[in-house]
Amino acid sequence: MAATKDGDNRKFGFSTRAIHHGYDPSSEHGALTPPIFMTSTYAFESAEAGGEMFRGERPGYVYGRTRNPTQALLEERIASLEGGEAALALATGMGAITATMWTLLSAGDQVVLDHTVYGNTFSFFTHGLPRFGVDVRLADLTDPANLEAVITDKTKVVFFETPANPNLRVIDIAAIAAIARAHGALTVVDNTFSTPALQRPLAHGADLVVHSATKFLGGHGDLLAGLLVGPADTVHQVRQHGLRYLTGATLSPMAAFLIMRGLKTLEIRMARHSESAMRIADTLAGHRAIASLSYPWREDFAQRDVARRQMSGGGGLLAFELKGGMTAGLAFMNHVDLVTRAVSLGDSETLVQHPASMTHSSYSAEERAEHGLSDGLVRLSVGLENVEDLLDDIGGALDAAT
Ligand code: 4LM
Repeated sequence: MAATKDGDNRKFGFSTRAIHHGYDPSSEHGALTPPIFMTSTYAFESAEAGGEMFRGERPGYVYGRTRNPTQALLEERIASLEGGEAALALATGMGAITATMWTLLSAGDQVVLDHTVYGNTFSFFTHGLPRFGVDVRLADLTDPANLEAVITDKTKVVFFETPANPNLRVIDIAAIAAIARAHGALTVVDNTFSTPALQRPLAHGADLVVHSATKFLGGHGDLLAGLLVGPADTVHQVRQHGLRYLTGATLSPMAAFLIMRGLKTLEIRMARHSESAMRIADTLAGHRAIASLSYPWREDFAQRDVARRQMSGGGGLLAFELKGGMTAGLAFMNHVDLVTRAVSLGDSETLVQHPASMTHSSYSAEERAEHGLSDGLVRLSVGLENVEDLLDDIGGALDAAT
């Protein structure tokens, strides 16, 4: 299949675009795999040409902190997969979130943040931004009425994850985006848990999507990266301000290449993650030691209807609590063998972690209690191993821990 550089590749399906979009081998000596441009700077044809490029009057590459051809291909591909106009690659997910917010916000602005997000995202919004005069309000956005109660005409951004880290709460993107728009605020969705293979927030009315590409997009636990997708003018602003001098959080060309390698299998990986997670969720839910379990594709999931409306699969994450609470949860973690005790998610390897003492330890004990983050919660990122092997390991650990 000939994938043209500038053709309308969106007529192709998701995996076809994930593999081909934006690259024509004939432009690179016929190389099937796009080259990695390991360069920090670029030669100017003349002194005048360099000046014109700096002034934005002539296209081309100037310096590697803001643009690189390997990143540019990744950016084109992720924009296509999310259904956005443009994208920006950054060094980490936190780099993507912070570069975007430093660009969009000024002292005196307000932000509404859903109350359960990744621990360092929570720290950035609740400890970082307020030091610079931004007023951050927390709300449980699973009920859109809670947004109505806190949003004002000073609100510039409404930010949330769906499904949310660590307890998989699902938020109605269309309902929240409609309220935000009516108040002139931008809706920014962290789509790390679903990826565009299962959910495309822009199609539901969100303005911007951010990712930790460290997770499912890279997919192999061998890199850190972040991405932003949205309208070309906003993405340009974040490149020119948030990336260039507010954070300098540039992604290496090597990592950009590895993410593109990961993207080729994203759709089939997400299907396998979802299928295995559903099997494990169903098995765990029936186990005598389990007190509660959260997986968006199960019938008993609280926001099941919203999940089915905006997602096309449940994804690889599930969270549960044992009847024995935190002691039993930690014992479970110490009895797994095939499953690896580690933070992060979205890798081929199944990972288990304890949010209260790990990814969400940046919430204080009081904040965790206030925001419904139970100390007994265990989070599982279901990998790509054979599910029978995972079920054996998890079942054995449950029996040993209870
Ligand atoms: C974790 N998460 O949960 P970088 N957005 C979401 C995330 O889960 C994360 C980030 C952004 C975990 C890391 C240890 C929904 C991270 C931040 O780690 O900066 O690429 O992404 O286990």
